[in-house]
Amino acid sequence: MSEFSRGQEPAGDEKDRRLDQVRDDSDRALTTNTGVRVDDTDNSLSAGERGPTLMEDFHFREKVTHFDHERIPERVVHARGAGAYGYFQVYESLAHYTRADFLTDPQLRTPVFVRFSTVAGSRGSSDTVRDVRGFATKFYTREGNYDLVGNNMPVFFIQDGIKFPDFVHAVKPEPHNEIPQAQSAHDTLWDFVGLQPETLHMMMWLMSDRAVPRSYRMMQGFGVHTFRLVDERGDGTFVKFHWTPLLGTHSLVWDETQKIGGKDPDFNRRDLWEAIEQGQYPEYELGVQLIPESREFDFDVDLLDPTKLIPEEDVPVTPVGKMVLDRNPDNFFAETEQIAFHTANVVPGIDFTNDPLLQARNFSYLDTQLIRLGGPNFQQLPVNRPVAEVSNNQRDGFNQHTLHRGRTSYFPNSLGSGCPYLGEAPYSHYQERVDGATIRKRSESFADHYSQATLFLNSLSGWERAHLTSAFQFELGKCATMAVRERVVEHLDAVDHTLARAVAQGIGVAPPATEQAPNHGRSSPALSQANSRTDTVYSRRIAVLADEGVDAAAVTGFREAMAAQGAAVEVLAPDEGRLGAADGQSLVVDRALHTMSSVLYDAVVVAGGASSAASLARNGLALNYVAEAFKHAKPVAALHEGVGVLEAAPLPPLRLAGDGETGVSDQGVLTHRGSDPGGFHTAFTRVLAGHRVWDRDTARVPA
Ligand code: HDD
Repeated sequence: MSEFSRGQEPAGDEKDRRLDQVRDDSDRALTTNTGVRVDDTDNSLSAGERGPTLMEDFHFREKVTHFDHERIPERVVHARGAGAYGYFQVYESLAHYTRADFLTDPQLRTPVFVRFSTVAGSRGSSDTVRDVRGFATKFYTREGNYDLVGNNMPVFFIQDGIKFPDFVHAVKPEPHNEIPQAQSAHDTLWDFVGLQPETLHMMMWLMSDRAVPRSYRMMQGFGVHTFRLVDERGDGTFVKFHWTPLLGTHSLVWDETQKIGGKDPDFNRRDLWEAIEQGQYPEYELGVQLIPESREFDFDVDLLDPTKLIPEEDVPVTPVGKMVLDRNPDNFFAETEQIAFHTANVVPGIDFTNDPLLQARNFSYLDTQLIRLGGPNFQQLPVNRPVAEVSNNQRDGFNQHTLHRGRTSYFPNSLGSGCPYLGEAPYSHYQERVDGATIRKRSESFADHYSQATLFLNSLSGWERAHLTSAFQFELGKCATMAVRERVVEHLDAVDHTLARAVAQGIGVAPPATEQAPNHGRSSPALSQANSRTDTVYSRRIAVLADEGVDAAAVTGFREAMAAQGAAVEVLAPDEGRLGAADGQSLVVDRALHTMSSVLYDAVVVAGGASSAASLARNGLALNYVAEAFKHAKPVAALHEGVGVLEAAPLPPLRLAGDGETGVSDQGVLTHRGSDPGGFHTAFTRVLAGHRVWDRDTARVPA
């Protein structure tokens, strides 16, 4: 795994240069859309001061008409998202497998735009809901745009795209009352799940911590389908694409996500934006699972079935390149909203397979852009324009921006010198032999819906399994129809008897008495987030609680030690301004306690200083920061007198380090009452890099 590209300048690539031609800073006098200067935009033209508005007020009419037409249809799924530009660079040439230019030249930085999204919620919904996250990448390659439109989970809910409208109707808010927004916890989704067991594997992922990522910067991405790489000779290799974040794959906890939904609905969007603004660029390694065509039938699942994965233990993931997101868009609507992804946007060297879900997608994405972006010329929108030259005989349509010159718009022609002509190195479709009678039938090789759901469950650590079990209980517990709950429990029993019983117990369903089928016992450690990277605190956010009389020197030392590793400390106090410090100095308050919340930080630390600590120990808000951070398994620490605040908070009994000592308690709570701040900084860094302290007695802490 490569290191972070710290502190470098954004790439300023070919895509950026082209966008520069359409950027507008609006630093001139106000005009109408026709360029006529305007001297009053506050009062409409009327017949007398108190008279009616006049039709001839073209400025008024234009302004209001434009406003009336400002909205376009939101995406039918993945409506809420956030995006950024960056670049991708391959480590070594993959010419052995593909002729794609951007995958064969290690010197080349290919510009990209990535849009992350939730699936079910509308554009204005909250970021931290339980949902799949979209991870869509547009590579502006020299040979045309390539779109890798993936998710943060490696499998999908259904096997055939003809079921997509059914699935989406089931998961979206219910049609009679448009409730609930951006939630999977309702009857129609689980009704569908109970009747369509091919959803089960993905439902396990959806009930896991993967569905509540800490950050877009800390989640994996997957192309899901098996695609095909094609080399110069036209030979194919099956491929599955993986994005792995350099920061590790980390999640929030359920209670936390619900609270963030109210405190900061833009939590993930803001996190992405701020990280890029601060130069802490999100980075992901691209990995591939390569499967020779000769091995197509060597697996116990069908490579064409998108509800299945190929365990990394069977086919390793080879890291092949890195993507860095280093530039925020200038305008959300123009870029993040108008970007149009399409699975059929491929370049020479990349091709499809017969995965029936992928085949359907290859129809759906172009179709949806036509209604969403109002016609066939959406590829001319600045964010969608390839850096490769575009030249064809497609003409006219709404919002045509190009001035095609000459008299010919047909092929072949002689009057236009035969242009555009058929050039060299074109896209050539992989020559797959297809031989079969027309039929509406699912292949038998797609029939097993349970084994990989069990594989996923078996691969989880204890805490992940506990989270998954309570997620099932929460979601099914929100379903009003008992038969819906029962049907799902029956299917879960085919996944794992213990899981089915545990879920049933929590939701008032009779636990299944006898085991339907024994658990096969196989697992794939790579599927567990417990095995993700936990050796960096880069870009983490730490709240330090303080009040008048704070030990400012210790806070400054702590801040500097964390900053040296790329983590940010913010001082929170009852009021903004400056705090008088114990040593006569002062400390700037970054945020008032009441404008923030522990759920917006990765860790909470109580500063030292006798009067500061005494005051915070009487402050319900401060005590809540401590208790909530503990409840959410976050690193919690206190310096010197600050330990008193931990003692006043509603925490279970802790064996804290004694007077004059520095250490980590049995439940991962750090106290520093010694004389070696360096030792404390090291211990704190280790705990923070671990993301959360799962081995904690949180049950009795109020939520
Ligand atoms: Fe899809 C959007 C990912 C199956 C039809 N999809 C969309 C986006 C992502 C995915 C990330 C948002 C792109 C953006 O940011 O603009 N979709 C997936 C994955 C799938 C999948 C990983 C399965 C492996 N999708 C899928 C199917 C269909 C669609 C089977 C239809 C048959 N998806 C669409 C769409 C959307 C879309 C309706 C809505 C907005 C858009 O395309 O541009 O066409």
